[in-house]
Amino acid sequence: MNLAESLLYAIREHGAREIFGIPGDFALPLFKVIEEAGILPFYTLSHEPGVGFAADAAARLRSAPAVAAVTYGAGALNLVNAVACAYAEKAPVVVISGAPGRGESGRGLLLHHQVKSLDSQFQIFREITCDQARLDDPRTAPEVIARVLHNCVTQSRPVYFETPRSAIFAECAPVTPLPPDPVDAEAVQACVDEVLLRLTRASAPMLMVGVEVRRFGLEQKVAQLAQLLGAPVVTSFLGRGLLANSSASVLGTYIGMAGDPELTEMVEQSDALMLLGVIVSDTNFGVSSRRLNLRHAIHAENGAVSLGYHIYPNISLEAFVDALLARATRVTATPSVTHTYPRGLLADDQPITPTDIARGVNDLFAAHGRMPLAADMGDCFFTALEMDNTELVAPGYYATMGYGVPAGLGVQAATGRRPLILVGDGAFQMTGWELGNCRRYGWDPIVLLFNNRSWEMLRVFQPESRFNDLDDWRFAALAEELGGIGRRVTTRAELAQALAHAVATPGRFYLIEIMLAPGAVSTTLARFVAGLTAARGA
Ligand code: S1T
Ligand code: MG
Repeated sequence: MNLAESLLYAIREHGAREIFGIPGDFALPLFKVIEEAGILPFYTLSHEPGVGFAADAAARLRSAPAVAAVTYGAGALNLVNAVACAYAEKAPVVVISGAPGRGESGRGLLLHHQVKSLDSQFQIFREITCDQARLDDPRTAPEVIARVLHNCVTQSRPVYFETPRSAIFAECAPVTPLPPDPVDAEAVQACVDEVLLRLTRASAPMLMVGVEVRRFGLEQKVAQLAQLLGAPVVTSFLGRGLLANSSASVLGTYIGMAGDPELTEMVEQSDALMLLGVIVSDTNFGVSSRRLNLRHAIHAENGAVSLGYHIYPNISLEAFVDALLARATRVTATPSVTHTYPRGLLADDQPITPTDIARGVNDLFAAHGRMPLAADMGDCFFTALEMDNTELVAPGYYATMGYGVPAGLGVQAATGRRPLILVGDGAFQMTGWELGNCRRYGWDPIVLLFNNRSWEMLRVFQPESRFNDLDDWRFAALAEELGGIGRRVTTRAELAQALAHAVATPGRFYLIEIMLAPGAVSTTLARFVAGLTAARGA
C-alpha cells in the first residue's frame, strides 16, 4: 500500500468515518488516493472554514476523529480558525494538508502558497494542535502516524499531518496503533478514596458535566454514576446537550446569573461540586452570581483530578469514572428541581422574539421527537439554552461565528439524522452558503435564521455603535436557487406554519428566515450580558 493509504487506514482504525475537504495542486495526489481508495466517505465543501467546522461537529457527535483535508498555504491557512476552535473545545479533528514535494524549493524560486518559509505553516499548526508530523519518509511514517493519532484520541485534540506530494505514492507499511496509556491503579484508588469521602461528608454534593464527558464517550457511564450517587446533575454552559440521550435527569445548564436562579443557587451553594470534564472558562463561570470557589470543587479534566490543594496527575477521565462507578454509593437524595422549557408558540400575528422560536422548537420536538442541534455564535446560541435538552454542537467557549451551518452538515454526514441549525444573519453571511452543497449529498437540514439585521450580540454590549447595523439580505429568496426551500416569516403564526411545513418536507434543506423585532433578544442573552458586565465591573 502507499503512504496515503496507510495514513487513511490508520485514521479509520482510530475511529474516523468521514473526510471533509477542498483540494489544491499540492494536494492532488492525496485527494486522488482519498477518492479512488474509498477508505473513508469524502465530502468536498465550498470554503475551508466550513470544512473545519463540519469535521469538528462530526468529531464531537461521534466522540471520535474526523478529517479535514486541504491544500498547502491558502487552503490550510484558511482552516486555522476552525482548528483553533476544535483545539479550544477539544474536538479530535485530523488535519491533512498537501505540501510541496521534496526538492521543489531547490530551484531557488519562491513557491506559490509559500509564506515566510516552507516551514511556516507547520509552525502555525503547532500552536493549534496537540501533535504534528510531516510525512516525507515512508520508512518512519507508520510509527509517526501511530504516535500522532494516539495523541489525537487520548487528548481529544486536533492533530496535523503535512503530506509532501512527492511521498504520497511511496510504498509504506501499515500502521500499528499504540497500546492504551497505562493506568496507575493505586493512584486512581487513592484519588477515589478521597473523592468519595468528600462526597459522603458533603450536605449538598452536585455533579457538573462538561465536554470531555462526551469527547471520551462517557455519557452513559456518567449517567449511571449520577444515579448511583443520587447527586443532582447540571451541564456546564459549553456542555449543554450532554446526557440528553441518557437515563440521567439533567436539571439544566449552569450559566450563573444568566440562568435559572434556583439552579444557580444549588450549584453555588454546593459544598462538594464535582466537575467532570468541564473547561474552566469565562463562558462557563464568568457569570457566577457569587465567586464560585473552584478551590473547593472536585475537578477531573485534562487527565488529572484535583480537589482542594491535592492534585492526582495522569488519571484519565475514563479511569476516574470507571473507578468511581465501581465503588459509588448513594450520597444524597436527588432534588425535585426539574427545568421546564418554554412551550406553546401562540400562532397569532404578533412579531417574533427569540423565546417564541424556542417555544416553536420545543413544540416541534414534543410532536416529532428531538433533533440534533447545531448552533452558531450569536443570540441563537443563547436561545438554544431555552430549547429542550438535545444533542448540541456549538462553539460555546471559543465563540467563533460561521460554525452553525457547516456544523449542521457535519452532523448529518456523521449521523444520517436531519439536524436543526440555528444561525444569525451575520454568521449566515459568513458560511451559510455551504447549504448549496446539500443537494448533491442529500442533506436536508432545517435552518432557523435569526434575522435581526444586526450584530445584535455586540449591540447589547455597546448600544451606541452603528457599525452593528446590517442590511436585510432577504436570504429566503435565495434558497430555491441553492436547491432548498425558503420561507421568510414575520409573525408567530407564519413561524408555526413554516416549522410544521419544514418537518413535513424532508429531502431538501429548509431555510426559515425569521424576521426578529428590532432589539429583541433572548432572556438568556440579556441576563448573560448583565451578568458579565456586572462581573467585569466587580
Ligand atoms: N468574527 C467571528 C468569526 N466570530 C466572532 N465571534 C466575531 C467576529 C465577533 C462577534 C461575536 S457575536 C457577533 C460578532 C461579530 C455578532 C453576531 O451577529 P449575528 O450572527 O447576526 O447574531 P446576533 O445578531 O444574534 O448577534 C462574539 C461576541 O465574539
Ligand atoms: Mg444578527
